[in-house]
Amino acid sequence: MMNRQEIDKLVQQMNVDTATGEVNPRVQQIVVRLLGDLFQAIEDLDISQTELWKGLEYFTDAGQANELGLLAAGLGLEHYLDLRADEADAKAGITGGTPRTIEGPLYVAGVPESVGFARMDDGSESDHVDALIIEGIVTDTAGNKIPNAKVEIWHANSLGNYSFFDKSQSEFNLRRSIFTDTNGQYVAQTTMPVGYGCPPEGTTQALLNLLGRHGNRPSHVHYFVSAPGYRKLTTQFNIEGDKYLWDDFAFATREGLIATASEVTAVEEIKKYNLDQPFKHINFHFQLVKDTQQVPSTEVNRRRAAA
Ligand code: MBD
Ligand code: FE
Repeated sequence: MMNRQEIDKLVQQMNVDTATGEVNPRVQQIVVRLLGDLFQAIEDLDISQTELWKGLEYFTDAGQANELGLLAAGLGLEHYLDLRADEADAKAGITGGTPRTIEGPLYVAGVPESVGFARMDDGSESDHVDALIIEGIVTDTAGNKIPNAKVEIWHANSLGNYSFFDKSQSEFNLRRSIFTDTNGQYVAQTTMPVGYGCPPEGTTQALLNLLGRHGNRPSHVHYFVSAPGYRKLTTQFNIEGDKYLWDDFAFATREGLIATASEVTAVEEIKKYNLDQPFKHINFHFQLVKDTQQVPSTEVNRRRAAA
């Protein structure tokens, strides 16, 4: 058995003392720490060579399947980063604003933009899925309306699938960017989403199975909300009544992020939205926090799909 001192010395000899070129100190610091922690875990748990290679092969497979983002969500890594960001905000005295929650792996950049209103669905599910009107106001934490805020919205179809990743859907289906109007309002006409489930034969679900866990999310709608002078908000609402509301495999459901879809049957309401049948309605407002130097930016750089 090696103790931590011996482990750290070995890692140092192999990956620090061997440097002959320019070093990225941050990368070096992280690699040294993670390797030391890994060697320590191998010692503590007596991880076998076969187990170690199984682990590396798992990452190979997950990467080839483009499921590492899904894995980060499913293992709670992404939610943990939210909790850390909340903590940093609290320490800096930042309060108020709509709670953040995870982005998830299914955002696509470069979708159609409009002002005030967008129809998000392509009509292909209209014969068997309820229409959904989502509307809300974007304000600052004092309640002042923010016109021209960018509200990026994306969600699943009635099978829990997202366009772009699901090539059977039309381009940009259920994805739009809506800029708030002069009243700070956005209105989206779309269809009721159904909760996502991990691909049953995929790498993420394979690991979840070994942990005895399911890979389901409740019905939800994702948002980026941004405006000049304000911190970018990454969030979602999760829809009341879904059996996975508080049993989300990605831990994204939070107090303050639960939306109620009400059934609207009044003829004048149906007419008002130019619909022809009863529909579901969700009000979801956003409060943005002013930009500040006190804490790291809420803009996260990660590889994202772009249409
Ligand atoms: C999703 O739709 C999602 O939001 C997350 C976090 C993970 C997988 C699919
Ligand atoms: Fe999602």
